[in-house]
Amino acid sequence: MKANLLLIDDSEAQSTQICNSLERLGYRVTRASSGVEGLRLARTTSPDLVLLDVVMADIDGFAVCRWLKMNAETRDIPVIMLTVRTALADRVEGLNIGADDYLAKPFEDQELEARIFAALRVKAAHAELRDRNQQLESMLHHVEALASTDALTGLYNRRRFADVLRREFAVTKRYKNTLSCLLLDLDHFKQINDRFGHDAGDQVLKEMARRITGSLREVDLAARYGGEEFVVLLPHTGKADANIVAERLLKNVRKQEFNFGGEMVTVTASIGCAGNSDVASSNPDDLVKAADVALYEAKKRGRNRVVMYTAGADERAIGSSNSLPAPAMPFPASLPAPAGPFAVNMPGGVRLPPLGKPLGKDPSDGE
Ligand code: GH3
Ligand code: MG
Ligand code: MG
Repeated sequence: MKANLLLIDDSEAQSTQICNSLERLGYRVTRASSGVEGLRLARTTSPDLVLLDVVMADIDGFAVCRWLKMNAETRDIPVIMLTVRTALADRVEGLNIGADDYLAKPFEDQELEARIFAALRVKAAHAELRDRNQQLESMLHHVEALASTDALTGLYNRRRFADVLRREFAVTKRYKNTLSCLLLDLDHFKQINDRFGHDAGDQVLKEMARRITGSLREVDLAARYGGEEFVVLLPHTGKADANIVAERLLKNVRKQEFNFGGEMVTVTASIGCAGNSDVASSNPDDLVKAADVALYEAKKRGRNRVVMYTAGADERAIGSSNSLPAPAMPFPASLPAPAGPFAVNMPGGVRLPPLGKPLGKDPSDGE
């Protein structure tokens, strides 16, 4: 199928003659008998190419061409100017205002066809280039998203977190706002892998990521910090409020048991919390370090709790906002589970040790 052309020419006789030539060549032609009608039809019929007479009674072809090239809807339609005016200055003006080619009347069908073909070829090349650019751009977005996302949980990864932390920390300093950071580490997670397999462990991580994001506001940022460790940044949040968020997070993380092929297990977490008031330096990493000190303390004090960072916490014991007595071990499930258990798909052939058997020793418990 040949292209759709719009022929704008106010001379009935010439227009009919050119139209006949074009139709002989197999093109479909829409005709406009004035500049104004041409502009309207260019917008409404989206032709593949415009053939434009220069000398017209209402608006001349140069002005029509300028309008076509200024309008985003019609900008990419190639324009071939047709005129008896063949002075060099006219040809130059036509090309300067954006016409793609110039054809002096009278012309042979062969030349008309060659010029139309050349203009359409350039248009197709432009369109292809634009498509390629769009493809490249979307690939770039995709790669950027991949580079900042954790593949397993879909949360931001540590690299992306570092960028956001740097920015939020600077903004907080500049506007004297508050900013808090939570570092959350699943308790005895290695035992889940050991007992139920790595895939089951992965499913727990995914579900935990979901529970964490489900406990936060839109402005908060959760990221997978590494392994079974998650980090949460709470902008405009002082430590007292961060403590409340952390307790809610902990409650949500452990509230629903996991059903590993019939065995119910509650997975708990330890959370360390620090605020920008804890950090004297201008190094954003120190905020995470402070949260890490508090997390270490939470582990030391028996896990399954929130500990707030306090100055000097790395040298002496720090107070904990422990919300529940920590079970000696998280297995078997010892906490109430209000929601139904979260079923974990178990690969066939996993052999569970007999119930009641200790699941492993934790070195940091000092037992
Ligand atoms: P603690 O309470 O002291 O934090 O004990 P833990 O067992 O949770 O911590 P530990 O550092 O001893 O073990 C972490 C485990 O997390 C070991 C590692 O194999 C596992 N892990 C890290 N990344 C992944 C992952 O992507 N998938 C799975 N399934 N396991 C992971
Ligand atoms: Mg852990
Ligand atoms: Mg860990």
